[in-house]
Amino acid sequence: MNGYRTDKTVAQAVRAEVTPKTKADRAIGEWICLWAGETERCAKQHSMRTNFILIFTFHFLATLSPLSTASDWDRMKDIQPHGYVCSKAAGPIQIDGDLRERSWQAAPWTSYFADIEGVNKTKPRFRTRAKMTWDDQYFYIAAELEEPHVNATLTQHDSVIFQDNDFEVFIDPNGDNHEYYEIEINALNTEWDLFLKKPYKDGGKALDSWEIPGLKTAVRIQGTLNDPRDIDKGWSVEIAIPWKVMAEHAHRSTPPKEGDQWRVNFSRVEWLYEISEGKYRKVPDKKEDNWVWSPQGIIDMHRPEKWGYVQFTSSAAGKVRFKADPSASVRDVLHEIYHAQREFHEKQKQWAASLKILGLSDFAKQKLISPPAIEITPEGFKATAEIKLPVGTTQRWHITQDSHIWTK
Ligand SMILES: [Ca+2]
Ligand SMILES: [Ca+2]
Ligand SMILES: [Ca+2]
Ligand SMILES: [Ca+2]
Repeated sequence: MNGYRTDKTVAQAVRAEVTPKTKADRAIGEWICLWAGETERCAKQHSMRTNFILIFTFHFLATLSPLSTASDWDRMKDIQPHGYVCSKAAGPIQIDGDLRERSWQAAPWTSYFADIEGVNKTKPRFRTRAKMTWDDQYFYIAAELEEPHVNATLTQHDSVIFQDNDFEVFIDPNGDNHEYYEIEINALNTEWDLFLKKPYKDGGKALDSWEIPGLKTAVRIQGTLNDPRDIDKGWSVEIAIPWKVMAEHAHRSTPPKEGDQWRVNFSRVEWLYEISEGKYRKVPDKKEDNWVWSPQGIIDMHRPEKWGYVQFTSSAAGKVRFKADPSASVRDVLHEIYHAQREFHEKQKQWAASLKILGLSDFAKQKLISPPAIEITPEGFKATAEIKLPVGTTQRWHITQDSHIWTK
């Protein structure tokens, strides 16, 4: 995928706003994508949202910028990201799709995946769970996907894999919402590895040409592939990602140090299929399901702030407890300001210079040292908040208009 958009704003608008609900919508959507110089990316409809028909006018196309509103945050804010303690491997791991080696036996499963919007949504039709471990060379991920009809079609590396049923990995090593990695894989073991400098909603582009040299992946099918005559048990995935490659944009030590936490999430895209003339065919006009390890609150994986926390340890599995992120509440405050700013900017075409203008004031329960401050910058804004950590030290956090969040 080299065809980056000729009209950045339009393509971002399409990407951020459109959920084609019908075949006709999808056809129009594809046309816009082609017109905007962006083809495959627009297929990434599981990172898109809101109503297509209402917003499809040329006026809209000419003026729209990506939305990321306070109502998104309303649905995201109460979601508590899951935590997982990732212990060092107990022995060698062979990437063959078979998860019976000692290291995998020792590693705990994650909870079963839930709907991307949260546990209150419909329970996934099929179960999915994952495991993680690591050694000096690799970060290992395994997954088990219950699936009565294992099927896959894409064989070309860096295809838009979620057009098939897939398993997806998202990794933001330093949790700053920017510079993160994504891997998608189907039951044919075809991989799509990509890098995003920032989320799509903030103007980020997928860098498909980014590669993970030395990436090892394997799948194992418990049943038959692309043969609908039987009922399959499912498929498993085994992945080894070299730390050497993770190091490129990690801004953290690789392999991680004892206790380091990285933001990670897993997603499974599942389409509805029907059987026609002995072959699987996607049921027309049906949206895919997105089942995830740590729910996002909204249908968009590209919100790293809601990914799970993976805490690395050299200790054996079960020896170390997960430590909740002491800065979670200050990060939430800043994300709330970010969303309120985006909504304000959408309406007023300028950034608010104070919390009062944004209608935000009540941050008392987050135990901040003082009310958050907003500074208008040439690029947009920077909001700052300071929190006292349980150990007694203070930590100052910042977020900017593109959702970049960091502490010094
Ligand atoms: Ca294995
Ligand atoms: Ca990052
Ligand atoms: Ca790639
Ligand atoms: Ca089968």
